[in-house]
Amino acid sequence: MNPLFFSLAIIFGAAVSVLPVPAMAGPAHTYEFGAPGNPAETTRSIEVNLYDNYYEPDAISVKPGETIRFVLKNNGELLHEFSIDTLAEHAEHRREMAEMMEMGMITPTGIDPEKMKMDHSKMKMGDATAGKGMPMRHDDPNNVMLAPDERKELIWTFTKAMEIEFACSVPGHYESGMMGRIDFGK
Ligand SMILES: [Cu+2]
Repeated sequence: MNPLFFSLAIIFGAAVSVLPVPAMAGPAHTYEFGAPGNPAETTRSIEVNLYDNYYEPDAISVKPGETIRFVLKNNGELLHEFSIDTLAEHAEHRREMAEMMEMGMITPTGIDPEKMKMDHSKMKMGDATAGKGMPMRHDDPNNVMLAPDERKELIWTFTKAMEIEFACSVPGHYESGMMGRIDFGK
């Protein structure tokens, strides 16, 4: 490890351990725009197809209070992601995913299960702010990764109208247009 980074990691680690930061107390990450939905309370299903590198549809409309079952299918030949978040969080997640790609945890076409199990604390980003054991965004409930041909579901309750998108943070995909608008109907 780079000695400078190592000492920074110690400094950050020490700072984090004395600060009362509730968001880091457990794996639960909260979102201003909603929360993981209860499957029994689903009001509607929306099918979203993932391609190289775009979504179909590329915009959806929801109402605060709705619990949506997103039915996701990767029809492409590359690894893709469906993640609902604010623009700022997506940007942060793209940096994290670029690092995961660099470390071989993800490849252009899939996830390396062995490397994924490794100590995430070795990652620069994860650790600089949160120390060991930080839950990574790819494990978060607003986020699903799909290998080619995979089909998955994500159930989400939207609570508050704000500027959010669904997007793919596999390196290069967002930049090439793999994102969609979420509008809040009245
Ligand atoms: Cu993608």
